[in-house]
Amino acid sequence: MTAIQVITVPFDAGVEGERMGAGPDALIAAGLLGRLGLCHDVDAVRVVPADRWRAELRTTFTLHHDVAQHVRRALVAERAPLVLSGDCNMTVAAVAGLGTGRRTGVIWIDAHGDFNTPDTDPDGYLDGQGLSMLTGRCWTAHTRSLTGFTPILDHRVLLVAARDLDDEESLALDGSDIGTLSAQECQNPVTRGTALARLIADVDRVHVHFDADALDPEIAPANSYAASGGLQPDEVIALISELSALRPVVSATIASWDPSFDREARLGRALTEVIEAIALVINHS
Ligand SMILES: [Mn+2]
Repeated sequence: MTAIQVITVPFDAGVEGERMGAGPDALIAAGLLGRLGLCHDVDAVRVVPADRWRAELRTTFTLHHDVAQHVRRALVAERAPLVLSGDCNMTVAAVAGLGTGRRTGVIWIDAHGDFNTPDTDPDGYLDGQGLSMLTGRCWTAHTRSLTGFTPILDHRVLLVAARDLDDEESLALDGSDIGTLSAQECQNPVTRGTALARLIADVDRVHVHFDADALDPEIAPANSYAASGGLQPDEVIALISELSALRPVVSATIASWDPSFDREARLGRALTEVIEAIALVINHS
């Protein structure tokens, strides 16, 4: 029986409980902890910054420090950290919490690249910059201050199912050493296997990043940024299970589900299936 530490971070761009910030609490309200509790020893903590003043950058960066600390505590308690977040960039905090003792790889499953920087993003949307931050391309004064964080090397990242990228973002991705696997390629065992082999070649352990909008919006849109195409839950589950046979999956972030786009909770149920599958392979060691 795996011991799991669920860490909920109910924020979207510094705002608590709105849009995708409503996702973590909605997953819990729909019974996620009970379902995980059938197979695992589950503990849960809900992270809110001590400072009541809210501002996108300040609040988000404060949450990074807090979440990294919760991840470290989970590992000391021999619990595998499972972060449920409104924002994708909370993966920066999860990876900081893992620390630098071993080589960490990240599989980033997302409809978007999250690969803008402040200098390529005309809309000023911090959460479109999470993968750039993770790989050391922006907000480095903040990430240097984040205990345990070191940028993830490009070749230790695999971006899966990304299909809605800005022009400059796309150019930056082409110029990087980040591996990519489209939703279509993910259905092909050969291309899937090649991409996973490249990801794990130089890593000891893997963090799974899953943005709900990686799923096909025909199930139901995950959020206001949903893009057509995408993965079915069983494809995600097969991918993660294959990955876990190659390297230990030590932690995960599940992000960006806005329940208001999903009135019948169809996407929420699909997401719960994915989370249950991740919990089954996750391993704190
Ligand atoms: Mn994302």
